[in-house]
Amino acid sequence: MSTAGKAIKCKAAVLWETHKPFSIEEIEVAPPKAHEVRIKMVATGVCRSDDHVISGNFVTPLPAVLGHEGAGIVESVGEGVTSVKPGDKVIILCLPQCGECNTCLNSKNNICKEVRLSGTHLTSEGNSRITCKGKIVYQYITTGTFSEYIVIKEISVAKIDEGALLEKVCIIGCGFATGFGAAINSAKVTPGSTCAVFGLGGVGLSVIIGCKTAGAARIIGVDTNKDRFAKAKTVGATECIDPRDFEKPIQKVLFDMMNGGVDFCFEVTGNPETVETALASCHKDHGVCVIVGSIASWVQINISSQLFFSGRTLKGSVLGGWKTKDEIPKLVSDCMAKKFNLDPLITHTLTLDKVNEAIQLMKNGQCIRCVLLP
Ligand code: COD
Ligand code: ZN
Ligand code: ZN
Repeated sequence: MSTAGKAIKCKAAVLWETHKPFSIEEIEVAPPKAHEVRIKMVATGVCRSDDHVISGNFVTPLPAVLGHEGAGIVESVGEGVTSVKPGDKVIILCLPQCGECNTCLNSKNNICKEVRLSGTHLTSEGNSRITCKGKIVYQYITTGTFSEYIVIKEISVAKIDEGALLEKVCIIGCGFATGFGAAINSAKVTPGSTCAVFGLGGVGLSVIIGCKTAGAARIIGVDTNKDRFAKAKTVGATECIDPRDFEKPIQKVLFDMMNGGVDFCFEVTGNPETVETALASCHKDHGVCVIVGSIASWVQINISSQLFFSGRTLKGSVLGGWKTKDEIPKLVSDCMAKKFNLDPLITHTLTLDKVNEAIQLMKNGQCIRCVLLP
């Protein structure tokens, strides 16, 4: 029996309060309104940003369904939807692309005016299409993929190749695109260059894959957790170092190793202190440092003014600079064409009801990317 036009009762992981575990709840997902799409979620990665909400580092209205790195199948569409239809395989875009704002009309930009990175509001009334026990449950950054079904705007979803393995390509929706694009689009890593990547989690490893794809000659992984070194080398790091193994500061080590610093450096630990270290590791004349990790909004970053008495560049990057609706499906096709391999990044696959276990694995540094199956 078709579910189109009717509310769907299903399960989702709901966060009622910060510092508390998720509870698996029965929720009701309303039918999509005009320019909205209802999706049966098939797979969703767990990202550090989800944990930042639990710990209170990212402030967002609760209760909410978290999760923003997902893939699924279109169940039904609202009036006026033209880019997807029921049955299509799709990827969720945590950064929408409306196609009409100043950003979308500029070929170089990607932070569309519809982005709600610090909010949850899906609709103009400021709520979501999900309720639980009669109460509105918000959808984190307008997505909320830790659910069996969700409704999102058409600008936040893109059709992907029908042969794509959703339990694999879902991580392209945030973590992979963020890291890979930081190297390709934000830093614009050049062939034969030298790169250093601070932080070898799923996003840092994706940066390494980007540096390798761009033809970097040396890629140095930097992490205080040596357990991450083997995987970093598998995906393309030419060497890995632990700052604690040196007497001199790591920026001095890299500066000396690379004759004046690395060409490209990436901060992917999420620590405010590492930003200055990464910038100082860059070549004094032309080095480019990209901040990939997001840091709580109230944190100030201290950087010595001396570091800018040089030709260095420090820049930000959001979701790897991709124009999501146009370019994320191409990344999915590139993955299927084996231009890069996501397998080393996905260390755990669990059912959605194990979401708290997945968060714990991430907090303990025991997983790279954990994929949940709703
Ligand atoms: N020096 C060296 N390594 C360090 C240091 C340090 N001072 N501190 C931590 N590390 C290492 C840890 O040992 C760990 O191996 C690594 O850094 C971090 O890895 P994970 O497993 O925590 O993480 P990732 O790669 O999944 O996420 C890290 C980010 C910093 C990218 C993440 O916290 C983040 O900020 N994500 C949001 C980025 C974004 O813009 N996303 C788009 C929307 S969500
Ligand atoms: Zn994310
Ligand atoms: Zn836009």
